[in-house]
Amino acid sequence: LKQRAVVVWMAGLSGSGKSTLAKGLERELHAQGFLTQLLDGDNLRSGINNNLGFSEADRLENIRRSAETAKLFLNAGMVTICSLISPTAEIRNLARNIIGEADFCEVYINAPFAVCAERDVKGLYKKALNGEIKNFTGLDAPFEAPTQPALEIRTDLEDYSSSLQKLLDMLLPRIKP
Ligand code: GGZ
Repeated sequence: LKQRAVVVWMAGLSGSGKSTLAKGLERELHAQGFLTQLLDGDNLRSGINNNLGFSEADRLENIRRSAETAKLFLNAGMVTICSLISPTAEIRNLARNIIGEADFCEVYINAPFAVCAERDVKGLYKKALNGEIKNFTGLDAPFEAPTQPALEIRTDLEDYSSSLQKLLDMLLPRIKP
């Protein structure tokens, strides 16, 4: 085999930089000849998860389906990159248990709420702060920071290229045959 499969599970607030880093990581891994699959929460919510909202129960189901999907790609030998808020320890434990501890690599994409709200790439924070969106993560829905991630990236303190390099430094030894 030309690679060892793993699931890279990126957790973090909306606007913390998960999708950007996930796409960058996938591009770099492709360039190095690895086969990858990217599963992004926002995209999955327009397909297999399109009947789910942001209640605790729906988020749990969102993660369950996403992790089961990731496991299929893992078993097919792909380096599988998942970027979902995954806001609670319970939710991340569910994903870890579905995928299996040995193949689950948790990465915390950390930027403080205030920084994400300031970036507000999609205007969601403004709406949430105006009360137009309910159950918004970090505001009126919980976000429990991962306590023992394999890697933590502070996107408010590090630039994009050094964050990407940290991901590669952690991952390449795990996926090289
Ligand atoms: C959090 C929300 C919400 C609420 C819509 N709370 O940054 P985005 O916009 O593009 O991606 C976020 C996405 C979160 O979906 P996930 O599947 O990753 O969440 S979870 O793991 O908690 O199930 C955000 C957008 O949906 N969004 N409403 N209320 N994020």
